[in-house]
Amino acid sequence: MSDRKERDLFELYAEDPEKADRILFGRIPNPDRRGFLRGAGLTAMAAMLGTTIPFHRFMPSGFIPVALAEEPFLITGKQDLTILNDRPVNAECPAHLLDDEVTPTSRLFVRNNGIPPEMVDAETWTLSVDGEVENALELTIADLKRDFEVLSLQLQLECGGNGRSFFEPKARGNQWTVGAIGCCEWTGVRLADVLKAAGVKDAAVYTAHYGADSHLSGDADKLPISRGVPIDKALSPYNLIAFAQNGGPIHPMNGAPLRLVIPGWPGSCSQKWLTRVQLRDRIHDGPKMTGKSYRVPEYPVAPGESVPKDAFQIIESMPVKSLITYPESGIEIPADKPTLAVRGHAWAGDNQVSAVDLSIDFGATWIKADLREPANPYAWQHFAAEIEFPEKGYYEIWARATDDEQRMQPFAIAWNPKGYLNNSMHRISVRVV
Ligand SMILES: Nc1nc2c(c(=O)[nH]1)N[C@H]1C(S)=C(S)[C@@H](COP(=O)(O)O)O[C@H]1N2
Ligand SMILES: [Mo]
Repeated sequence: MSDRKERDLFELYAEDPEKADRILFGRIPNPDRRGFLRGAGLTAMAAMLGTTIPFHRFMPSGFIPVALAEEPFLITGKQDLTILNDRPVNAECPAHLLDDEVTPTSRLFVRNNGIPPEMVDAETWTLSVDGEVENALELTIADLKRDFEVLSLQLQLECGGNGRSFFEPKARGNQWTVGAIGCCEWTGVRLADVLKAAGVKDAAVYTAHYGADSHLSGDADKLPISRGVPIDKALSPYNLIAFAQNGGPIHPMNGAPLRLVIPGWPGSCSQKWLTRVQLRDRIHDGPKMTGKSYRVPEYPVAPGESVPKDAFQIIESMPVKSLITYPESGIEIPADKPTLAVRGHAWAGDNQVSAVDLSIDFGATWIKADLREPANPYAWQHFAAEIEFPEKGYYEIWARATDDEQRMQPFAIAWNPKGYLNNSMHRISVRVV
C-alpha cells in the first residue's frame, strides 16, 4: 500500500504540482509559490512528520518525504477504516468493527470514483430535478426540509464490488474484502416525493444522478460517475435524498451535504454530493453505466472465461449476504469454557432475510441463529447464536443467510469478469486452546 501511495503522489506531482499540494496540504495561501515548501506548506509537512525539517530549503520541488509515503494515510473522522487506495479514496471497515446495530459514521466505508468537492456549503447547495418531468425544480436543502416529509431510515449500502479480493482469477478494481457495507441511519426526504412534485412524465423510464465530485484526470468536462435506476425503483418509498447521517452531518467522504441513498442496489446508484436528478426516456448511459461497469454476464460463466461485451446486464437488487461481526476472526477461547456468543448482520437487496444458519464443521451441519426483523425495510437484520465447541482445536464459523425467496448464500463465488456480487459465506477462524 505504501508503494502505491508513493507512486500515486509522485504521479500527481508530475501531472499537476499545485493540485498535489492542495490535496496534500489543503488550500495554498500563496498561489505564486511553485513547489518549494514554505509557510503553511512547510508547517503542514512538519506537522505530518511530527518534527521540524532543518534542511527543508534543500528539498526539491514536489518532494515527498519517504516517511510520509510510508505513513498510513488516514481519513479524518474514519480512523478505523482500512485504506485500499488513496486516489481516489477507497476504504473499508474490518468486519469486527461493524458490530454496531447502526453503523457509526466513522465506520461507513468510502468508495470514491473521483475527487470529492473541496468546499461544500449546505446553505447554498441546490438540487435540480429535470428531464422528463412536468415542472423542473431547483431546490435548496432548506426547501427540501420545508416542502417534503422528513424521515429517518436505517438503510444498508453495499458496494457492488464488495468481496472482490476473493476472486480467482483476480478481478481488477478495489480489492474489497468484506467491509464495503454498512447500515447508517439516514435522514432526508423521499426521492419519490420529490419526483412526484416535479411531475413524472409517462416517457420517464430511468433516472440519471449527478454529483459535484470531479474526474481524476482533472478534466472538467468529464464526470467520475453518473448512474441511475429504473423509474419503478426510483419511486420506492425507501429511497432517500439524505442530508443527515446518524443524526449528524453527512461525513464529507460519504457525500455531504446531500446524497441519494438507494438501498438494496449497488452502492453506485446512491450518488454522493448530489446536485441533479434527471429523468430520462431511456436507460441512462452516464459514466459507469455502460460497458462492463456494474454489470455481470447474463449467464453463469466459468472462472476466467471471457464474456462478449453485449452479454452483460446491469446489476439490480444485490444478493442475500451476511457478516459475522463478533468475534473477530482469529479469536482463541479456553477449552474449559468453549462457548461463544456469535453475532452479526444479514441483508438481501430488495428482499428480506428469512434465516441465518451457522456451521462450525465446514458445512456438515447447521445451527439456526436467532434473527431479528429489520428496523425498517432495507435495514440490515441482526443475528445471534450461542455456539459450543466440542474439543480443543481449529474451527471455522461459517454464516449462511437465506432470503424470503429461499435463495441462500453459496460457498463458492459465482465468478464474473469485474468481480461483482460476491455473496459467498463469511468465514472466521476460532481456536479452542
Ligand atoms: N458522486 C459520487 N457518488 C458516488 C460515488 C462517487 O464516486 N461519486 N461512488 C458510488 C459508489 S461506487 C458507492 S459503492 C457508494 C459508496 O458510498 P460511501 O462512500 O458513502 O460508502 O457511493 C456511490 N456514489
Ligand atoms: Mo461501489
